[in-house]
Amino acid sequence: MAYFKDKVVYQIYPKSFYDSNGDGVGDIRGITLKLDYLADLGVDYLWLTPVFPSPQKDNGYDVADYCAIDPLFGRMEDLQELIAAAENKGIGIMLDMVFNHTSTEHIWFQKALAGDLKYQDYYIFREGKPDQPPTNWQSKFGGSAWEYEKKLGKWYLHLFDVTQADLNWDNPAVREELKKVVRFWKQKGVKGFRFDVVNLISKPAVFENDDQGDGRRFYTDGPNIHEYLKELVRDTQIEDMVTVGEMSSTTLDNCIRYSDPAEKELSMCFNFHHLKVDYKNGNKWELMPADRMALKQLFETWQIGMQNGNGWNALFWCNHDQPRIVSRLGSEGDYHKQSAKMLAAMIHLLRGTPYIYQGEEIGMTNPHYTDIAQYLDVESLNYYQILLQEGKTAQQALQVLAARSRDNSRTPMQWSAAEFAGFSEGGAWLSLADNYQQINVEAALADEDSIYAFYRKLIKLRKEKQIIAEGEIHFLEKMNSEVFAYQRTWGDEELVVLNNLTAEAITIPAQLKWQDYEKLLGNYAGDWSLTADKMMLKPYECLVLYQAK
Ligand code: TEU
Repeated sequence: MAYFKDKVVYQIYPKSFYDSNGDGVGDIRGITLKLDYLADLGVDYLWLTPVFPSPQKDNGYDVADYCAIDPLFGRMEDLQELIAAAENKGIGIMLDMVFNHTSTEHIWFQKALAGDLKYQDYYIFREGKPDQPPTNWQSKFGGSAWEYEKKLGKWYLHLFDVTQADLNWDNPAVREELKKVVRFWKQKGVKGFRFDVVNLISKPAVFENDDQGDGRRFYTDGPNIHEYLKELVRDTQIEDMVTVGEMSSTTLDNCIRYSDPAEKELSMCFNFHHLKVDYKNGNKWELMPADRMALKQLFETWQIGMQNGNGWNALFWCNHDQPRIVSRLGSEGDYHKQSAKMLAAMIHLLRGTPYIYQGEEIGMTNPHYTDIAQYLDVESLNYYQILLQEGKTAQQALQVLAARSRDNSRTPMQWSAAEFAGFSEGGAWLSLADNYQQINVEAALADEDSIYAFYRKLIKLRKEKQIIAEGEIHFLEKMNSEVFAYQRTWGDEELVVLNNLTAEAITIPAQLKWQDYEKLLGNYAGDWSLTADKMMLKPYECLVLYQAK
């Protein structure tokens, strides 16, 4: 079995995890101080979002130096100490490689701006007139994807913020520079890598207007992407490390190729289709209730497709770009605990490697901000203005941000009910969620029925029952939008996973043989029963049954 199949990755947003020096910003030493907590949870890898020198316009995804540590987060010695201390606890550190673009403050871009043609070819510059961008492509953060540099009489491409200039991967010198970066961190003892929007790095030979959309169809899963990934992995010899690609707007066929071991590209990949089922008209900034049937069908398509294609999914609900899942698909009220546990079980027992985003394991919710001044995320601030320009009132625009802003997941980790939630002694760079006195690690550790305790059991189960990592998957109740049910089979073992996706009690068909199965896990006390060939699931109930013949 590929060694990462029974592993669990914990994603840390260092800026909001734990502040060891009281400056209101989380840091690397803060992570080291919390290693016992993470080891007790049982995770195997820690993925750190970028801690490299950055102007922080996109919270570190605007990298100004790939091989150093931003003083905001500490020193290189602190990272070395974390890598060693984590290794002593059997935990590997994964770093985030932002290779689609650099900050415009990176020395390479500064040299390009100064007229150095060698470095201009590190990026995507095009000659042009100041009022005619090369294409009508749009940035994912709003506005044109092109910026005009008057001094040069040229435009440069930025698929994200204007301060994030896209690199030219067709230039072999760029590919060699980035291989050096991977080798540098591998030599430091890093055990894996997450590659940021890596499926956007290969641009088309000819840039043309997109009369159907924002241009993404031309550069997503681009013409040389598989060749470039194979070359990067081969020339840095990281095929035996844990590598995960963030694949923006990707396809199943490409993700099979990205993660099939025979292709020697990556270990696994993230896709985001399941996190767009509440996007009205496919637009993140238009709200609608989640389409549960679409959610089920997407999970089934990707699970069965990757199983048949020998690909491997990274399984996740939350990350630093997504709202908190318990606020989005679960309940913040009466069924907060049950729904958080159900959502966890729903994905942790699928085929793939699960990722837990900091705070998810204690049921952290969106922060319920009420004032635009509380928001700091560049994407959210851009779209707040766009929503106002589209005619929304400030109140309506704030309502959209409260549901969709990336700041929802970036609020300081809630360690205790103390001031600043025990995240810091000195303050917090981003406003805390309003419920940290109720939802925090201290309270969770004191409650044997906590969401945290449930995540620990899920992780422990993954290690004990190889069927979870290896078993085939078959979906049940496919046409019933209220329940997400599947079976895992492996040799003479069978696992049945039943999840009530709703806040109401439901009755579903049951297989009589299940009454002899062992209840491995559930989010309600007491036993379960089936009457004839039916069974009842309580609101947000999850039930995990097991049988070894
Ligand atoms: O995210 C890329 C990405 O797909 C999301 O940012 C998404 O496009 C955006 O939220 C619009 O819905 C990666 C990082 O995870 C993100 O934090 C960075 O801002 C982005 O790339 C640029 O590096």
